Amino acid sequence: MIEKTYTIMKNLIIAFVITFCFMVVGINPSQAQLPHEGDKMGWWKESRFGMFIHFGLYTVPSGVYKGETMGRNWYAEWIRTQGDWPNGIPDAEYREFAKQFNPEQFDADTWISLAKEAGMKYFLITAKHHDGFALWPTKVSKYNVVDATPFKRDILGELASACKKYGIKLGFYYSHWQDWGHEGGAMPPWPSKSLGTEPEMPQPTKEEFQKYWDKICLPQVQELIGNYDPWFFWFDTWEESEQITDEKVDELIAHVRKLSDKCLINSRIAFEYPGIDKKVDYLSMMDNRFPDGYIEKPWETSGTMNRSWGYHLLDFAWKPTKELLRNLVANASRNGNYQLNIGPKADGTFPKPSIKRLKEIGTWMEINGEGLYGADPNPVAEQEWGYITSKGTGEGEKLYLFVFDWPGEGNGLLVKNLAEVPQKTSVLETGQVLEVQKVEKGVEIFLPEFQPDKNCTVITLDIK
Ligand code: FHN
Repeated sequence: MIEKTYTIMKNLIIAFVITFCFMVVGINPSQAQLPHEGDKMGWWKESRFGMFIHFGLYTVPSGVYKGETMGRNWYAEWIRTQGDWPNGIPDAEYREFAKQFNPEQFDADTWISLAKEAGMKYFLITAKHHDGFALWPTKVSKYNVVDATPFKRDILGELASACKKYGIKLGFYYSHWQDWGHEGGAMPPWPSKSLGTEPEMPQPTKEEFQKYWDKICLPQVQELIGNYDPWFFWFDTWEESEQITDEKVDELIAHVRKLSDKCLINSRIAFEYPGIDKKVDYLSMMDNRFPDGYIEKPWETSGTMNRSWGYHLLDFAWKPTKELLRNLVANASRNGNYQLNIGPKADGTFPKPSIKRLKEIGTWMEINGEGLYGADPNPVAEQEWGYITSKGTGEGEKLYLFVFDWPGEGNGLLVKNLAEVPQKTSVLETGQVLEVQKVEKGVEIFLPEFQPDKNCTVITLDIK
């Protein structure tokens, strides 16, 4: 009887506390479990890991045209304006690739399920890259997948449905500045003698660019929002640009904000614009750039698995899975996300080395992802052997140590600057409990004799 009364009382108290939270703070219990949920950036910050896709007409030649490999750099999506041919490939010849664009094995479900399996929470694709070709049936230009190719399918539409099915957030890369396929779009800005693109590529006049802006750029952004309701945009300016003035940046930001409450905007909408971080939602680093410390504003690095973004037939420089994991974990420990790129092949399938890496990452994420999703950055100090993230537990804090460099001699791992001795220290994958001791410089953990994961072993520390 006493026990029953006690249980009823306990339940009443719990119910009262939950109702009180709901009334006073205005949150519901499921939101309360997700520390960042609620603000517009919540899902993005919790995700930590997304997929980036470069797919378009450049996928047809895949870095090689008329038997010659494109030159200067490895960016296969640049073949139109770079190559061992003067000024790249002439526009009329490049447009011919549309007739060969027929990725018959493209299957949105396969792409998105691979992203999901890898532990990615969002998906970003080149709706329109610099070449100006659109992967959806845009009404403002015939230069698109439905009107200009034998494939005739709305790739973005199919991906949007698959994303919904798998609970993956969809976003678009949109090249607002460079557009080599529409009159008035900007061309590569560099003086080109040294780079072999003589004569310099003609730039549009202010009026021509304005026309492109009004007739192509703004309407296409509107279409993308209206058709597919994206969660975020990834705009791309990577050098000082005479066309993308501060006014244009402000206009495009206002355009997106007016059309969507939820759609996030990245900082590469501008190149040098003091205070841009206050106007956009998240910062984008330059390609494959990984900062070596904490950045407060939400940020991300977009990175390649090899050298090229678009699929390149001769790019065999595949990075090891361990390096990709290190990039992901390092960013998360410093408050950043990682957007890992795939360049699908002309038939619409992912290259085998990409699939292999996605699956390896996925297996690791299934066991260790809890230390990344929704985790806070490293609260201690940077460490030589790897990275740290943390999560509040209500009673205290849980630290996740991502050990990439297993100590060579002995099995002691020093966690520099850690003041408290953890109540419990264990290996996340195996549950093995580890001994610790307080030392002058922090806390020493006695690691297992055999390294449980050759890529990265995660150790958890429960701290009161
Ligand atoms: O020129 C593009 C490049 O092709 C690629 O899309 C990358 C992705 O970050 N952005 C530009 C260069 O920074």
